[in-house]
Amino acid sequence: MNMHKEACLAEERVVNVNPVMQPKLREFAQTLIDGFENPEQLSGSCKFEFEDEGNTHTLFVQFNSSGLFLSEEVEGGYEAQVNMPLSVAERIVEDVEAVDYRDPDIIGHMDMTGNLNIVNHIAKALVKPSAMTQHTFQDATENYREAYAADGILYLDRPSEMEILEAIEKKQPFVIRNAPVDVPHSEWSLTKLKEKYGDVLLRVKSATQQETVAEFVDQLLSNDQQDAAEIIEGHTKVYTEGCSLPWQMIEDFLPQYFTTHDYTPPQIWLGSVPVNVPASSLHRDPLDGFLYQIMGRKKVILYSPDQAASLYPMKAYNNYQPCWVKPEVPNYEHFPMFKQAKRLEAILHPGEILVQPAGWFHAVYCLDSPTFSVSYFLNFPVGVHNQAAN
Ligand SMILES: O=C(O)CCC(=O)C(=O)O
Ligand SMILES: [Fe+2]
Repeated sequence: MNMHKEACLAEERVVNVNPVMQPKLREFAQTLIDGFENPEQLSGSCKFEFEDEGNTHTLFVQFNSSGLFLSEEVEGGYEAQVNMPLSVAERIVEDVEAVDYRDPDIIGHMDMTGNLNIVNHIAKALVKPSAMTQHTFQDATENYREAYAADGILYLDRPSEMEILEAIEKKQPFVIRNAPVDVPHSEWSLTKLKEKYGDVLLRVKSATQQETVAEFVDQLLSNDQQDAAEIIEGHTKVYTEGCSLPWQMIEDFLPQYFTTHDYTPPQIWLGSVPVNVPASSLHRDPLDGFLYQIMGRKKVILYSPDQAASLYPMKAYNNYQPCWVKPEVPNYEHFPMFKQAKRLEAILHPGEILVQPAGWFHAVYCLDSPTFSVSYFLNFPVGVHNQAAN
């Protein structure tokens, strides 16, 4: 029987396609099979090459409306290619519940060519949720429904930490105004960012590409806004897409709420994205999140966790859960329930902080260019914290 057909028919059989397949590669293939979904029935092909002390292992991946097909032999042409050391594939498999494809230790060892949308589509499957994250989302989706009935976003003026925690416990998103900060947001500009942090390494984009703050700012300054058609999430956006906020910058961009021990490593969202393209596409995070707006305005559309069934969340996810439906161009043929989804909207102005309790879905659009925000998540469950404090 044709090897491709076998791969499609039974999971056990694909990993036995070739008994000499490197064991870690088998796990990689199995992770892909477990997580792969293709609701819009896209087609594509990609050759993966894994270097292992002079040997090269190949995994050829094809998908179309009839399924996902894996083989160790390239059969026909392919539209994209990804090369990485086998040790990186091993890391992905071992750390599948937490791996972050923005991590320099991962992306910095990958070389990608060809149609990167195909690479993205495959990479979406190469993650798995931890039991804890699944539990958080299930709890958020099934409980607190009364709280989700609210039809507006609350504003809090210079709240105390305790008031913030109490507001999070109500499970509704809210916006903080006039938060105490060391450096007022109005003092920041692209020029000042470049002057103060120009030499700082901002992000790693692939095995061959990385950029400093100065290089990124120069690109922003010289760039007229990109054409929407040339934007590929994770690859070509002039947007930092939530890579880690470089440690050198941490002190200047965090409101004086909580301490660095109380939150996850901050992320940076700097760049310029046309308003009709999501800066960040629809997803939800498993921790209570703070998004501090520093330059430009953003539009955030929000859906309460009980709307999950209308938003088509992906089966495979780890640190955050993306959705298949695109609110800005919904495909009702494939995602009919999205018609019923009830949304809230917030326009976030410089100086404001949006706080979202865990499990709220959100998509973010830039209303101005450039925009600059910093985000972080509380690393303790808020209800428990309050009980302890009472
Ligand atoms: O600002 C963005 O583009 C995304 C921010 C986000 O998703 C978050 O803070 O959770
Ligand atoms: Fe988020």
